[in-house]
Amino acid sequence: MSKYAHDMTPKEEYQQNGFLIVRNLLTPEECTEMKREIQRILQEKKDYGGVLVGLAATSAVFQAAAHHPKLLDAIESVIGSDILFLSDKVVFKSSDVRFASPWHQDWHYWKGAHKLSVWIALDPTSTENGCLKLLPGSHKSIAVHDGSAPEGEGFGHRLNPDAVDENEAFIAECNVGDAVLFHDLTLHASFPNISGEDRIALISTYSNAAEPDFAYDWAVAAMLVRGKATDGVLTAS
Ligand SMILES: O=C(O)CCC(=O)C(=O)O
Repeated sequence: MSKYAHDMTPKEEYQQNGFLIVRNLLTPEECTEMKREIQRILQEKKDYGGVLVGLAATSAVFQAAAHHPKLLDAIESVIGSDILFLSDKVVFKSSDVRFASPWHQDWHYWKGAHKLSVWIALDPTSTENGCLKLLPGSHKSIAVHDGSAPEGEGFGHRLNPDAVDENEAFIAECNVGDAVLFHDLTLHASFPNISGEDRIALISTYSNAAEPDFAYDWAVAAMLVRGKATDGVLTAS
């Protein structure tokens, strides 16, 4: 049985579960515009392997998405009003690229101060087409990667599949525009896409600009999107 805690304030839910579901964060029209922009970008990239990183660095549509007021309001409700955008990516599963994402924590990619990612369904998602699943409360510790997990598409730092009790997972089926905000230590994974239809999700990562952190040189689109930055962290660009 999942330990998913709900019927609390957004901040309490995020603190208890390590994630927060926000329904209808974006409108279907906004999602359609982003999907159109992704198709344009994909025409120039043949071998993206299902994951496209760094859209806001070159696309005005995704720069605007990084500043979206409703998105920033949702983030503010859990980490406060000083917000730094770090990077974004699209995870695109189609009838050709069907991979399930393995159980992992994002912190192993970033280290440093804790980050929050906003996963937004640009297509409706279900267990048939690769929706997200998350382990409530798993953000309270760092999972040990034993090095014997099988390699596969999409994501490194993966856990062995039997390291997680799937019965405890919260299955995050979403409508278009729904969002899942999650802590960088929250264990999460996704189902394979066996539907034959596209499943596109936008995942943008933010942090609390008041907390000192590394300067990630590769995160070229990093920018302060709300509030102020403390000395020693990245400043607005
Ligand atoms: O969208 C997915 O299938 C998985 C995304 C994910 O695990 C991640 O962004 O860390």
